[in-house]
Amino acid sequence: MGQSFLHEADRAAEAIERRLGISRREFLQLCAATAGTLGLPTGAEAAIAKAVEKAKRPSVIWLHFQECTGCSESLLRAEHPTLEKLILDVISLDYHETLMAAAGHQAEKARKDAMAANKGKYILVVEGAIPTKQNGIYCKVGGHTAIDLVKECAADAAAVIAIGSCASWGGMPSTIPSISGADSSPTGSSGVADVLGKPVVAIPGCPPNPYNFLATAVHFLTFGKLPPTDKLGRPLFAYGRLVHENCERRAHFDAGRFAMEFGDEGHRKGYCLYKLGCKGPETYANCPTIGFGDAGEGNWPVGCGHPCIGCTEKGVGFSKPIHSLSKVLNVSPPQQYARIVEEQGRGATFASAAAVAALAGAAAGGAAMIARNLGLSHKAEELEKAQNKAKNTQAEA
Ligand code: FSX
Ligand code: SF4
Ligand code: F3S
Repeated sequence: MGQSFLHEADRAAEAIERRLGISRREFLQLCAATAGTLGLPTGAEAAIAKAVEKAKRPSVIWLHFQECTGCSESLLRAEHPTLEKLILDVISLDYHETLMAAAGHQAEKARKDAMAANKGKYILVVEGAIPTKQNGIYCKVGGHTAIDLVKECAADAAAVIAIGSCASWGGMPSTIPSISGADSSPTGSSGVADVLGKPVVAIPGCPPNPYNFLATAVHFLTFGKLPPTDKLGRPLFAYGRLVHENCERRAHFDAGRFAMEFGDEGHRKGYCLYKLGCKGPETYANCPTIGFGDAGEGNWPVGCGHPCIGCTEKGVGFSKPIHSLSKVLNVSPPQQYARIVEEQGRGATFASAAAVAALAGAAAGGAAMIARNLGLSHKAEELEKAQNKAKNTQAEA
């Protein structure tokens, strides 16, 4: 069975090679990566390859409202050209204001035609928040408010996907200004689910990760339905775990090693960014595991040295000050600590900090351990300063 699956995958890949102009190896790698992103078992890549080759591409109507077009940009400006090719091959993008050549009445006609031809079968993708104050007059396309457009297009859609944080829950446009008495954004920017009054699949992130959209579209193509979600409509394969759970700096957090300011020694060594305001401990997203832009390792906010601002999380991203301390939602320490490569001569200090932390963790529980560790980096910094001073004195002598 495994062999026949492989054979089918090979045939699908040959067809794709002709259609997309990418090598079969690249295509199969992408199918395997997508299956992996979705958390599907071995063999699923063959089903995905077959679906991409054979299934009728679902028609997609893509609406834009209050946003920066970063969601579309993140899909189309992938460092590696195969991703956008695959996305555009998996779906039939029948209406997308930024990308289509048509304008004015022609564009309106294209939308109406695509909706009529694919009634009940198309996917509606919404990018951007929807202004709700004063009957939505702050955003109009072709003379219709965003509220009316989203309701009209959602009525006959097989599925609705809110892409980006703006469409998911209001995102950046929903930021409440810091003027006294303000209790909402000036235009009342809202998410799609709130406006439609029913749940939709949400792929938040500002911008969202293109792989999460691709994997969601591929799931629909392969299985005929959207993937399972959490209560906020976010696919579990992508938003089932906190950033903090898979962060490459997590061992530093558990051992109490923190960057205290940008550019300090801890920051240069890749220590945990919690004390610089990292919101990874209260933000659900798969950024550390899949990265962005095909540009190699470490290509996500924390990997580049900036704290996560919680862009996928309502009430965190664009709501909490960037450098305020995060809530730690999951305090369980891992069973085993990742090995940390230390400079010679520092091992005793940091290893003992980790050992103390591990023992304290076992004895007092994860929460207590983490609370205790949050103070350790100060001591580590002091010790490092003393060591450096001693080294300099020796060198001068
Ligand atoms: Fe921009 Fe999209 Fe942010 Fe919003 O992404 S990247 S402001 S989530 O709607 O265009
Ligand atoms: Fe990573 Fe941020 Fe958690 Fe530190 S606080 S381990 S940098 S996610
Ligand atoms: Fe956003 Fe944080 Fe990921 S800022 S991109 S959720 S690491």
